[in-house]
Amino acid sequence: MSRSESHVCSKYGRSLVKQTNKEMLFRPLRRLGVVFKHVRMASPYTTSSSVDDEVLIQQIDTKGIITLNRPKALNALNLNMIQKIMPQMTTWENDPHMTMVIMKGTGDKAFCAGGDIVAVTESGKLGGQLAKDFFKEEYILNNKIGTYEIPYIAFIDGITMGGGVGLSVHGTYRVATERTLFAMPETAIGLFPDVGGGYFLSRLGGRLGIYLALTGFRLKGRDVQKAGVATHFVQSDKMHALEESLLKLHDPEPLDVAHVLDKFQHESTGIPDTDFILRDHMEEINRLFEGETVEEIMQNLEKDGSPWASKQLEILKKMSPVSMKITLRLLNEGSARTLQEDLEVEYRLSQRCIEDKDFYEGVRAVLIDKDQSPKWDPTTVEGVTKEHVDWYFSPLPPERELQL
Ligand code: QUE
Repeated sequence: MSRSESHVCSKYGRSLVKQTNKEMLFRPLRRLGVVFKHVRMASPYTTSSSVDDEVLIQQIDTKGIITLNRPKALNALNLNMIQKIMPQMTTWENDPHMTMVIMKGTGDKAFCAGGDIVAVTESGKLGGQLAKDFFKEEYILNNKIGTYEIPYIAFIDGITMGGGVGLSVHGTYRVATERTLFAMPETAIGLFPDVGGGYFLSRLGGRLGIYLALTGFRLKGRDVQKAGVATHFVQSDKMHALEESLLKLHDPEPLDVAHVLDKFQHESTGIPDTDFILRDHMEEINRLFEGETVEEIMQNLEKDGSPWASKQLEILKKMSPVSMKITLRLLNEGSARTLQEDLEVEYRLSQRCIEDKDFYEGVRAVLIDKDQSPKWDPTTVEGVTKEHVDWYFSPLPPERELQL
């Protein structure tokens, strides 16, 4: 990127929120102001991107903004995007002037619906490099976010699943809106809740993380904060103003960032506050999802026999038995691991998923053919041997391991 390039593709010009007539009238003026602002700021601190880039990178004085820009693919993360984000994050972290980084997505549907898993399985089938590199580089980025030295704020306004969770949950702040839809649904595609799922899910209250991981249950809106996934809740029609307030801060300290987020949360009274959706089931979740094995959990649900427990059992019966077993072990062990240790284990699991069968079958059934009828192998949890699970967790050849 040339130092003299200035960018005029500004987030102000293309508002994501519906604008009033009055706002529309002032739009050209505002846009012109933004153009001048950026021309003025054409400096080593200004980065340019073109509107059709899959990731937009902007710098506005001491603040970095990363925008996932594949709205038609629900901003799903691919290797190109990771390879654009990672070096920029490192450059900003090493720049002592930088005060924050904001991560967001374009469109009103999704923050990031996951990884570009179809491309990964297509590569994996042919023994390709992408399946090896994608997970490795994704997890390295997750760790970068988890250890970032300046405030990192993810605007998780919309669908936030799998890979999108990895781009947000390890950062300093995650701002949910009423449009946020959070899930770790990987047991449905023969994968496992990766991107640090073993770390953060095992740290949610009681057995909530195990429940979310095994069933893929979707949390919406304020519940994403109540579960401990988001740090803040701001109504979506205030997100643009929140961003402007953060960008207006002059040389902010981390606490100034927190104050702005707290203020916007406090003012988000337009969306009613209700009880946590799982409140009435937390006692059952903690009791029935307790267990060293998936068999125990399924027996607990069967014995309980309540309508809710029976429904959960039906959901688990649809998931990949191998995925459920490696997921439960990952989370049970994950509470004693650092994020780095967890990601290193997850990388082994990701590579074994590529060598095994269920991941391909799950992606075929859910994302390619969309028949929603995966044929798992083995078909039941009883059929998954301890040796099979141990193989997933066993070390890779030393030169292939993820080292953080
Ligand atoms: C379960 C999953 C994923 C999923 C759907 C599931 C997943 C994932 C995607 C996804 C969504 C939109 C895209 C894309 C991938 O969907 O992990 O490329 O454009 O990445 O039920 O685990």
